[in-house]
Amino acid sequence: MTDLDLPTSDAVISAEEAHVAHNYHPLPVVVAEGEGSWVTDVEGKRYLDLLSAYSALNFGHRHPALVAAATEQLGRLTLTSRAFHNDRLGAFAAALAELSGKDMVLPMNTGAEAVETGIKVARAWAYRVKGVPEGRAKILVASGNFHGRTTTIVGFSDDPQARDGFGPFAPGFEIMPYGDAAALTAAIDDDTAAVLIEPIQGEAGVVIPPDGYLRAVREACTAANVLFVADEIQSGLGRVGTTFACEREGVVPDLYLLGKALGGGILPVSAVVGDRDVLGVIHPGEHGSTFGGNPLAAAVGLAVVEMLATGDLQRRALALGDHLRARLEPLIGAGVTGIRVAGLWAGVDIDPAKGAGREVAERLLARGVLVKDTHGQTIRMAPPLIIRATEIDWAVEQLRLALAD
Ligand code: IF1
Repeated sequence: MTDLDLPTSDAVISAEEAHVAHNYHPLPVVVAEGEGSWVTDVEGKRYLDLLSAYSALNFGHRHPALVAAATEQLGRLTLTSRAFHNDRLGAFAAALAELSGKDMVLPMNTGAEAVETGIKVARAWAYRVKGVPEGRAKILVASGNFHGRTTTIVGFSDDPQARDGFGPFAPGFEIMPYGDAAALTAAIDDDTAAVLIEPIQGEAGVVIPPDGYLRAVREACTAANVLFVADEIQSGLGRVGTTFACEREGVVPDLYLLGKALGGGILPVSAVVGDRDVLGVIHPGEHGSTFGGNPLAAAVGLAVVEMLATGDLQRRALALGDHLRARLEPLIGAGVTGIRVAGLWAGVDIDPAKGAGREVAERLLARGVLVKDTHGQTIRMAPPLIIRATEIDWAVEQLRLALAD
């Protein structure tokens, strides 16, 4: 094809619309290349990526150390299934357990699979360790939760858009108000197996619970012999300026659910991480996955853990998060009605007088910044943790201008 034949965004979009199910409403941009915090569309226009694939790109696009780990493993072995051992999984699991301060890792692929695995582990633990009568295990979840898209998971969502039309749903889940420790304590009973929450809620719009809530969850679970299961699939692995968001309150859950950035933005890698006295309840043949723990995923996952082991990236995210907050604060009252910032993760509520979140996202797109709106008036900012302070300054200036448009 000559340059004149190169596909334009419109041509690519119409081909996609003809053959791809319409389960998303993407912004009108066709990304063709990515490097660091920037992507380039099919027409050569560059954009600063402030979504990071919903925090799966914490290390930016094609981080050299991660691409090197993947490339090296691609030249050796990619998949065996767990019917056999492979020479990468043990090292990955040991390093991830060390990073998490836990004993064991159950490797899966997507975040939803880690959540489903966490639910099965919590139920099995309730029956085999706690002594809850078979079939009676209950799991407490939070209002405003988002844990994935399987029918079990959407069954305990309180977002009609996520659940309507997909029933019937699995029983054994109870929704409690997020951030309300008294409601949590009141909801726990002898059949409660676990509390499953996001330490900071992502899809809800970066909703940070009141200080002390996570400590109260930890104390209530310990007192009642209930597992505290933290979904750190989006909030974990450096996003909020610590390895895990639970660390912000000095809290250690019984199970970490991890995903997204664990795969370095290269391939799906997820895991349930806990101690032997919990994860040990799963016996051979009781749970599994064709790709879970594959050598390519383990090689990339190990490189990700090694990048987080020093804590440098977490400290950088904390400092740059303060910078981001300082840059966003002056917009409050000037088109922004509120901001919530935790590390390099921000929910920015747009004044309806300036338009809906989607409209502002489209104006930012025209200015070379990629963000995603959520729940109408909020836009989410989750840059790669390798972003520069000057790029943050430029991005917030584009937001100020987009709001003035
Ligand atoms: C979509 C956002 C939504 C998650 C938490 C588990 C999962 C996710 C805390 C499941 C996934 C993704 C899914 C994607 C959009 C995005 C998302 F919050 F990140 F913005 F939807 F709420 N726990 N979140 O955030 O992980 O199975 O996707 O690997 O479904 O539209 P997954």
